[in-house]
Amino acid sequence: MRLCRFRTNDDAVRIGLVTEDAVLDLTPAGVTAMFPLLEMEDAISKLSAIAKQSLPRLGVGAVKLLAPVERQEVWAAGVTYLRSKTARMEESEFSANAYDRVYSAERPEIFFKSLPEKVVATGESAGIRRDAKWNVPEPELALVLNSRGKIVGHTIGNDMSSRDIEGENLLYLPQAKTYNRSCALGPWIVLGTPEAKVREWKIGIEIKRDGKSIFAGETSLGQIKRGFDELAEFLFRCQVFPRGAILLTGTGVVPPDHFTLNERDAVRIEVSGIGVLQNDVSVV
Ligand code: DO4
Ligand code: MG
Repeated sequence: MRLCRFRTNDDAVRIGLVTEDAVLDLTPAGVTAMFPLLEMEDAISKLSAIAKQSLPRLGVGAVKLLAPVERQEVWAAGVTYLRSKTARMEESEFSANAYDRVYSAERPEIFFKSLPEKVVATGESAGIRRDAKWNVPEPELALVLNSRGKIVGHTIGNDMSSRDIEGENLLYLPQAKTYNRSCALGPWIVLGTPEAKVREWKIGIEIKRDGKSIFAGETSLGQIKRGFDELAEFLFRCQVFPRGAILLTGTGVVPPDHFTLNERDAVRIEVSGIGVLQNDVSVV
């Protein structure tokens, strides 16, 4: 079951259910926010009952999808795939030991990524820093957690990163990771898929420049080294998230070291069980 946020022509924010060919506007059923649904134990059966009602149907292409995040902080885990560890050890002699250790340490790397109001949606531009020379997208599965730390859904994330800033000194990580338009989420949340099933999904990325493909790669979400509940437990340890949280789970597809994004590149991330997150790139 796919839950989205969208904006109507008269600028109202609505919650919708995405079907094969339409978005069902849930407003007449009294659903005006995602939060109460994400908090429910039985959101899927409630939504299945609502979907049987007669609801306004809009074409998926006709609505402006918003990022599927309301008031949740967005956090991110790192070095959760072997590919990420290797790429980062190559990126920086200075930090190689830290990446090597965190990959197999009991405690995962988790960092703050974005306030919800700064997240960009599919179709909006994602940012690269004007003071960085080596910028990359990071295609990631995002866990949608309710206020009790339970994984209630999944969406797609792009953890835009400045590798030269991160590689210069690990203490610069917040600047490499958190700046205007550095986090994209979307296109919607897929509710209620068990981890074993999600691990069968593929995550792929394609980057186009002037309409031509310049990088493509794919991996299986089964390659994530840590359990999803393990990541969620560390995030919620000693910290409360009364509005829930979004947790990106790390990247397993890394472009070659000579690659950097340019303004106007088009980044397309697809997760087989979710859909497509598409963002053009702009300098911030
Ligand atoms: O430590 C650097 C960040 C790691 C990261 O963002 C990732 O592995 O996806
Ligand atoms: Mg990342």
